[in-house]
Amino acid sequence: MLRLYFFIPLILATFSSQSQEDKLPNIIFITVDDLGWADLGCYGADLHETPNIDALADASLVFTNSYAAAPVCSPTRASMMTGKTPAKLHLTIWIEAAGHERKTMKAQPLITPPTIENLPLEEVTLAELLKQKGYSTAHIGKWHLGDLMHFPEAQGFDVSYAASQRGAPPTFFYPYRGHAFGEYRFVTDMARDADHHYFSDRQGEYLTDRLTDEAIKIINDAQGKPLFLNLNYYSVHTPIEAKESDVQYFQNRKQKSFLHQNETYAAMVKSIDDNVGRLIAHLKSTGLFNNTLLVLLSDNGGFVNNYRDVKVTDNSPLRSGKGSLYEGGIRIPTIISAPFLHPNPRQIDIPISTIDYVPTLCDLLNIAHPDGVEGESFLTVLEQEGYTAMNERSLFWHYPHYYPTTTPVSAIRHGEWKLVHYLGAEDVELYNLEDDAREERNVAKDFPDKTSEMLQSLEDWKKSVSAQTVSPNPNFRG
Ligand SMILES: [Ca+2]
Repeated sequence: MLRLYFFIPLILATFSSQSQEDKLPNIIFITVDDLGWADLGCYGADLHETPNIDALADASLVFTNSYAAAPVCSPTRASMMTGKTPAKLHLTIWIEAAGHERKTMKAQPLITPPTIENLPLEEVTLAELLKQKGYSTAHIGKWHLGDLMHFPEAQGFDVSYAASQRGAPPTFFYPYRGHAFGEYRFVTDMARDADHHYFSDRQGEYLTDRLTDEAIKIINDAQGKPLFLNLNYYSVHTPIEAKESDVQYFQNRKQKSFLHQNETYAAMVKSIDDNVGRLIAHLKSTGLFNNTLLVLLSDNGGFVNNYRDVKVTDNSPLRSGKGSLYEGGIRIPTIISAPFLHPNPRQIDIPISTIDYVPTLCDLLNIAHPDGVEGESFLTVLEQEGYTAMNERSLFWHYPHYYPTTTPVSAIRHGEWKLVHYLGAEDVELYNLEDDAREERNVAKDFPDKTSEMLQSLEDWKKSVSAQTVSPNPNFRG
């Protein structure tokens, strides 16, 4: 009898661990390039229409204080893959500018630091971590973390499709080739169609549709094995190009009172929404949706500058946009669906950052955190309501570069307070985001203790990560 007593629990334990293994959730990241704070219906868009994403949001966790770790593409993507800040990685500007910026910016008062041009292979990526648990790993679309020797295949992805060294395609229409930014550009893998046939005539095909075709194929190919799919749409980054019938629709819909006025951009957002809808429908029809952790997010704030003399988007009620460390440059829409963790939809106001995904997924899957991770796990936020301990930490940004919306700048957020420090300037700016979400009233002089405490905290952090910084330009003629 005694033997039997010990025997039964052993069998049960083995069975239980086996069935846990079988149930590992699929993990799908959908990164919409440059998607702005107010670009989705569920985040306050007026001209744009996003019924599929709005329906996803209605059934998901919707984050109202989610941040990109940088105000531009590559650094944020590096932070998602590694859990480290761009400042620590010394990858603070987009890849194309890393080697060139110092030469082209001689007319600026500050000399900007050199940054690395490739995410080092030694960095442990999310894909490499998930492979430890037996995941199939697939990357589709914009990569923007280095040259061919640093493509997704070299960073833990079994499969990569349509990756690119560059941040933007020359065009969103087939065959996705042509001159842009003074060079000949193309999106890789585009000679084949979704069924892997060569030379088919796909005239008029739109890149966002094509990437979704490939994503569905990869989901089907996984055959029930746990899948990590990193789906990075090139849209809604420039070039601002969309399907003509959709552009016409938004042209007719536009009203003078609307915040958003760019009908072509609205049509690009519609294509994203159509395709997210298609992907979700596929996950639901194949029975995978309830066991999938799906994250839909952006990599930086919306682009508020002009494309071909027309303003692209507006992040109101937040200030500024891509490139800036004001909220419009770094606060991003983020929707997380994880029905197996917490079935009830809700809004989450706790600040999270793109550095948090690596530790969160490590905790979800019982993987040890890699060395040097700076983000924090918000797994408990996904599982429980009312969890607030994460309000105690500070979030930091460091962008020692120029952009049409900014000069070199660092920032810190702690609770309701946000401090912005333009490098080289004596004064700093302090905002209370609770009273002043648009960062219009600098209260640094009213709260000198808070200001110096936060500035010190920012400086200490920069020192701790060996952040690169600017120096005065002796040749500058103001
Ligand atoms: Ca971007």
